[in-house]
Amino acid sequence: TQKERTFIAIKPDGVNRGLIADIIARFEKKGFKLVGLKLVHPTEDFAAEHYDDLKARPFFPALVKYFASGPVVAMVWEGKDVILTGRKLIGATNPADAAVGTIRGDYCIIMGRNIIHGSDGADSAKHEISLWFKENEIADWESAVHKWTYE
Ligand code: YYY
Ligand code: MG
Repeated sequence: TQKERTFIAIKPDGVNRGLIADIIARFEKKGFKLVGLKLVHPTEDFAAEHYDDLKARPFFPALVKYFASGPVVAMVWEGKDVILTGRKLIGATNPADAAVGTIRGDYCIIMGRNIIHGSDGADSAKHEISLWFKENEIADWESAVHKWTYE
């Protein structure tokens, strides 16, 4: 379906390093459609909720502090296979393993400052979108160039 949605967040390091426009441009130029966008400074409690599935991992406390250390650009992107393709645009979790040409491969060095989050599957996408966005904060709009992106 061309209506698949994923949750993407530019983490505080990406925001501080001035990478917002470049990251958004990559998703835009690919052809995906932005349907939700806001700048939020998450509390540590909210960060812990976002990363709840990782709470048993040793890096969890540092991850939560980092994620709550400044504003985050929270987004919902829509398009065919956007969850999986979004992960490909982002690149591997460890920037050292991320291919050149991916966001993490091009702009960061270590796992603890890997600048961007993307949902990893249909269930997490649905869960994360509803955690971060109210229904009326998502715009269900038809792009004027839709027919030039899809056949
Ligand atoms: O989905 P993704 O962000 O690529 O990785 P996750 O396995 O969901 O981990 C979330 C987040 O945690 C990751 O982006 C960096 C951090 N992290 C870490 O600091 N050390 C690890 N060994 C694994 C993950
Ligand atoms: Mg993940």
